Amino acid sequence: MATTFNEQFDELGSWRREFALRLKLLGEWMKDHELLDAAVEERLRRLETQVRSDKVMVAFVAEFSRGKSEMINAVFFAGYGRRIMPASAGRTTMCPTEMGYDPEVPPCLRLLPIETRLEPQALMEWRQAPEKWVRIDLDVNNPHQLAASLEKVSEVRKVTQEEARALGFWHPDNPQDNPVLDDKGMVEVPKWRHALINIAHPLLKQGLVILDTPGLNAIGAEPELTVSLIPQAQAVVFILGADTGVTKSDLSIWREHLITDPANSDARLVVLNKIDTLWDALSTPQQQQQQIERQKADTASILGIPPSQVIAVSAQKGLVAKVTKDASLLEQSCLPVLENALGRGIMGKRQRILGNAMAQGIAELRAETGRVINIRKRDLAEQLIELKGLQGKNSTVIKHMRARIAEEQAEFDRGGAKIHAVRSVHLRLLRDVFELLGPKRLKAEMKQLSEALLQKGLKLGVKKAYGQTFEQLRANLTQVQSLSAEIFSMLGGTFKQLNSEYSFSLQAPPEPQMGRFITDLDAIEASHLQYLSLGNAFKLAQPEFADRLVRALATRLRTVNESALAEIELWSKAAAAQLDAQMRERRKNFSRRIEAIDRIHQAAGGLEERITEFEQQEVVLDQLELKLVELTSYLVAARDAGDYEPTVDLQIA
Ligand SMILES: Nc1nc2c(ncn2[C@@H]2O[C@H](COP(=O)(O)OP(=O)(O)OP(=O)(O)O)[C@@H](O)[C@H]2O)c(=O)[nH]1
Ligand SMILES: [Mg+2]
Repeated sequence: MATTFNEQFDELGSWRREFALRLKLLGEWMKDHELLDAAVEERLRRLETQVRSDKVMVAFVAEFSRGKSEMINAVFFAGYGRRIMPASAGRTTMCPTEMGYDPEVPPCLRLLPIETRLEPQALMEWRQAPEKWVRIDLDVNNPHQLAASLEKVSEVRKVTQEEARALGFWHPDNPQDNPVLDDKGMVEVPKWRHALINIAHPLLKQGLVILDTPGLNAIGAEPELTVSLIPQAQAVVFILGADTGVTKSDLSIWREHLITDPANSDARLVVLNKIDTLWDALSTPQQQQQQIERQKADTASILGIPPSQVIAVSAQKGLVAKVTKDASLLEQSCLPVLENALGRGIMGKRQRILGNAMAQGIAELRAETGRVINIRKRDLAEQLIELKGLQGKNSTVIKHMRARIAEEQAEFDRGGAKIHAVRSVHLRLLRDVFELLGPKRLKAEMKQLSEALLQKGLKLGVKKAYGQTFEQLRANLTQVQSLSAEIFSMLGGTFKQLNSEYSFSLQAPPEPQMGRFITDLDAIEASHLQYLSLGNAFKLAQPEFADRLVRALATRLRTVNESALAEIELWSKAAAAQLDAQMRERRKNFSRRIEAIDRIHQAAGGLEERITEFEQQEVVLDQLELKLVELTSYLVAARDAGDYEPTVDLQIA
């Protein structure tokens, strides 16, 4: 039974690796038996990529100095034997810092200069341009060098008030939140906009991404962080200090980042840190415990959550305990309780989502492949009857039979035109779908929203402007849904016709459901409105700000549209591939029959041999069918997967 987060993450990793391996073996086996058509291959490839590259992001969010970076050090990096992420009194982490692993990139720290905020691109777009980031190579075997390089995330620089305004750190309309000026009238701002750390830490290698955020003072935070990066994290850890209690600014951060999606409350953890500040030599352990419980209860009631959802720890003592291998201090720090909650909550959920996607994908693939095997079996059975009918017949009858098959074949080839017509209707409808969810349409919607938000005195109209845009986006998805339904019924009709005409066994796969994407849109809209309602709407008066916000929105919406399109594409590919596969099997069938008859004709007495040969092939097909079930059953059983259970037998006959 795994207890720490690290162990649970490791287990998820082995589970995923085993899945990827099984998918690969299944693909190879299918290829060897000519069962791998284009759609099946694509489905397998997507599942494999999903299972291999699946990322889990854990974001740490809190007011400055609550111990975010220290907690990251304690939970993830204690193995280095020292503090890796800078953690110190006062404001330390100045820019959002993401830690992950990309094997294509050497171990390094990449920093995006703050001045990029003056340019229109969203953060997501900057990620595509690694050459614009400042890169510092990291020596992962040297914890000292590693920690020294990471100090960069605390760097600041001084700018004029005007520059600060342009960068989004100074708002003339909201003087009480502005930073203090130094004696020369300059403002201190972060030097970097975002930091990416790439290291081959075992957890990061398995797809964990950690997001450390700077204490978010109301003014300087990047809107994209609030409306895009944090909402997309699989888990958010919100930290409070036992020494400070819940302050007003803690509460505003809680409102801005953590209560946007009540349906997803198990994906957030509330941590009361620094409980060691309550350990004092003059009170008994019982008194201390009581005090901690009281603090937990107070915290819970202010945040409006059950006290059981607040975890009290000491990150710093936890780190010290791990580094000095002090088991009793570790227990006292309660860090293992937090790790366990992180592990259970995130890993369990992740595994379920992945397992269900896998099970569904493989079940469909199994059905499609099973159909192809069945066609082969049926064709073979018919041929056997045909051949057996030739027993004892003279060569005229045989010649006659050959002519009949050749005629059938020619007729089948003539039918190709009809199939072509089906294809072109299918493609035309798909074009409409692509147009509705394509980049051009989205760009136009975003332009309208930008303009609406920029209109002066619109403060009250913000909700309406968003409402209209999202209404339109939802309408697009609804229309895509009905177009898909139209494609489905058209395919169903023609497939039925083709089935009766050519005795195919085509079955149109059901169209994908757009509901999930509409729910995504709702969540995105809610996070934007929540963000703007919390006293951020006045910033919209600044065109740069409105522009940045809309750009961040656009990148997020693009991914929603792209995933919807990808599903539709795969679906229609699967339908087309089914038709292709059956046509191909039929053509092969014709040539096999003709070839059999020619051979019989040439060598008298070859008939019995052919019959035996065909009978053997029937046995082979039965085995193929069994093997397919065997190779897929483990993958299909992943639905609602519980704990990881190692299995044996990865061998393929
Ligand atoms: N006593 C005590 N101090 C802690 C604990 N956790 C963190 N600290 C200290 O609190 C200070 C701030 O910790 P950081 O990890 O830098 O806090 P942060 O939330 O990352 O702050 P910013 O980066 O400024 O946003 C550091 O001096 C830590 O050593 C704890 O559990 N107990
Ligand atoms: Mg920090």
